[in-house]
Amino acid sequence: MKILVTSALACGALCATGATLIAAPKPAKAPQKVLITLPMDYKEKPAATIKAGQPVALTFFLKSEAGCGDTIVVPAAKWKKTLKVGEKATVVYTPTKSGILTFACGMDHMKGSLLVK
Ligand SMILES: [Cu+2]
Repeated sequence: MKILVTSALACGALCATGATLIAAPKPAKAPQKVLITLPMDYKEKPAATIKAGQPVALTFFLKSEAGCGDTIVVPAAKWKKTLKVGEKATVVYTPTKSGILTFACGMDHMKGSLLVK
């Protein structure tokens, strides 16, 4: 019985916003997840393929020191982060069109990419 009472109380606040909950827009599509471990082999081949029009949660993990590659830049998302060894950072970005989404080291000389389809 006590649980029921607690539930009712919890519902009190929630039910009051019932109309808002019903009217709320659909939740955004779950982001696509891509993990890039640094230092990486910066090659011309895209590290992953993602879909356009759907957010991507792009996580960079600095496994060991990568020199200037400790800093990562995702120009399209206007995002830049310097990682410490063992640290992760995620940028969520929605590519709007197909093509290549690039990222680079802080000096922009080591470049990686994702293929957007
Ligand atoms: Cu560099």
